[in-house]
Amino acid sequence: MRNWSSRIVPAIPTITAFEQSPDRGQGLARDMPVRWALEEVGQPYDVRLVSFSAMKEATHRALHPFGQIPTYEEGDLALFESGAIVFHIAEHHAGLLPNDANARARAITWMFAALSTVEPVIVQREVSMYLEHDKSWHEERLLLVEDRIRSRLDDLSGRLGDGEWLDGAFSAGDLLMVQVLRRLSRSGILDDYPNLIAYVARGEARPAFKRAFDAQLAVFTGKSSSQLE
Ligand code: GTB
Repeated sequence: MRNWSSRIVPAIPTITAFEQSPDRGQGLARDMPVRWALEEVGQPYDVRLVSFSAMKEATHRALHPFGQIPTYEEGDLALFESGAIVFHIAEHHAGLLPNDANARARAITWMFAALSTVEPVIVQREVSMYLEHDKSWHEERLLLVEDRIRSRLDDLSGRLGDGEWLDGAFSAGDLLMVQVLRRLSRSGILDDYPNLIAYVARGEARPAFKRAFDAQLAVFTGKSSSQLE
């Protein structure tokens, strides 16, 4: 029989998030999918807020070679890359990946699709909007980038059809895809895709999403989740 002192107490993971986020807590920074995944599986976590200057210092770079957020520390393990962190959480807890091997592989495929096929074109639009708006070719480039986004959304919308989630039950693939599509919320581009709007709304309606959203918003409003409507 083990005595009390030899019991293994699971480490509470610590993630990093922006001390000051450009979106003022609208859940667009990449600590959001990590928080959401942790909430989905019921894993408590701590958050360490970092400033833009602290992110570039050696202490943070030891955790994140590119000097960014989010990072994830759990006992001896330190991870960076939101997709890898969500995958780690999904691998170690029930609820975000199916048990059936093939269904699990398909859900992981959707995780990659979200981050490597859909998100890059959306990020290109943000680069165009925020970093290239003063260039003579800005308008032309923006149209091209938005065409590329629509091409991805046409295909995604066609595949989702009237399904609730991308492949059976909600998975880490949906979590990442919804989070990626949320980056278009204010663009108006999703308006042409009612099924994708409904898909994002279903993701945002999940209690775990709401808890994660409220927790990161509270960083900026100073209110605890229980004080938020
Ligand atoms: N591929 C990495 C991952 O998925 O973890 C990308 C990480 C990343 O881009 N981190 C950003 C960062 O640390 C924050 S999330 N940037 C600081 C730097 O590079 O110096 C990107 C982000 C930030 C803010 C908004 N927003 O306010 O709308 C949206 C997305």
